[in-house]
Amino acid sequence: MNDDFRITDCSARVILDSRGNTTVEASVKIGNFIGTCGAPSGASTGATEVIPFRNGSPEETVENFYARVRQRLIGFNAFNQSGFDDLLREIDGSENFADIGGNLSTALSIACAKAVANKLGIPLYRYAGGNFRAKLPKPLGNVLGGGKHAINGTTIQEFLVSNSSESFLKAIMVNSKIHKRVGQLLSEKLPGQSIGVGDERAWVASISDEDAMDIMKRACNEISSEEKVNVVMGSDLAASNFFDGSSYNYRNHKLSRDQQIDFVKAMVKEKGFTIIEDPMDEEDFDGFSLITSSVGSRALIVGDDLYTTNARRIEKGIEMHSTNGVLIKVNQIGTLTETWRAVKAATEASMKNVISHRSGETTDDFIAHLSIAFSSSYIKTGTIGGERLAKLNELVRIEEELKE
Ligand code: 2PG
Ligand code: MG
Repeated sequence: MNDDFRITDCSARVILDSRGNTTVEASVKIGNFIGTCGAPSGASTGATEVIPFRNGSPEETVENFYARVRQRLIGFNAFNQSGFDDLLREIDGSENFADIGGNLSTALSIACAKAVANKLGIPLYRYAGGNFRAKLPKPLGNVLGGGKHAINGTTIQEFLVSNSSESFLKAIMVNSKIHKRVGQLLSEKLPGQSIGVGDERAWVASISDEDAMDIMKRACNEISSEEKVNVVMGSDLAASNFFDGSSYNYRNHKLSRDQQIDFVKAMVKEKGFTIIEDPMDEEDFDGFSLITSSVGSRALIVGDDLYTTNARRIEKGIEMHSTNGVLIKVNQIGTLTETWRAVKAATEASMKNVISHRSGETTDDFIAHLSIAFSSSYIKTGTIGGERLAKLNELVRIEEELKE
């Protein structure tokens, strides 16, 4: 078996992401079978994420791959995914992939799994899933926002929607209808003004967070009754981005820590949001706990920058009852194995996981497959745009395949 899965070659290159920035793609070959993966990039990154590129440069990352990494991988048994990922850590030698680049390690790690799946003749979701229980996630789509993903939008980074339609296809259609409706409501509110979109194709307009919530509510109610499906609203506040160490700075006002906690509780209790991501600064495990203990029975409180897909940080969150949900992004931690460990730690503590895209995406669809492998409750992406639909449409195909 081992000989059959020996890596015969691997390569890396610079490609463009959806923002037009450079990122890294890698390929792993096992004889005639190949796996390729393009790594995405974040804009509102967590402070404890791995370093994406060597010295901040995708070009230098690729040069270094050919100088120092490639030869060490050739000959390795690709079927040993955790061994492969350990080897990436060993070659890197730092704590945070600063040397070889976390986006290179991510691309290599996923490319390795894809090459093995190809050789086995099975889809990635089945190979990465192991103990396989096929369950489709619900699409969680970004429809309106700002933060670091746009200029002059809302302070809150993302207003999200999901719904419980009978099929994944119907669910993404409903999300995109809500996106359209939100666009119409914005132009009614701001006549004569053009409305833009952010990095993830969520609408961007010069409005307050409160107005954004009202528009969300209206659009969701309308499409929910039109389509006869239950629609839920979510939000990624990405609160670290507007916390200055003492207050949370919104467009026109500031909130103290206590006021921020009350504001978030009111988003759940009064505004009806049932999925809340990163409501507090990324080091405030305790602030998260206060929110979860108060509204966690009716809302999914999700840690993204709080955990950065790091099993150790998730364990701290479990101990402190900080959240009941975790966001999962492979390139926050840098390998498939460590991502899997993060999911395992969360799942064992009955935390739900939400697999997520990054704001700067490639057309790679690996998160669609991992959402099945990890039994994710949601897959967070945009609602439209080629690089977002690459994931969503792949899940439409998987849904069809699972029915057969
Ligand atoms: C987030 C992500 C994706 P970024 O904060 O959840 O929406 O943003 O990729 O910029 O970190
Ligand atoms: Mg986030």
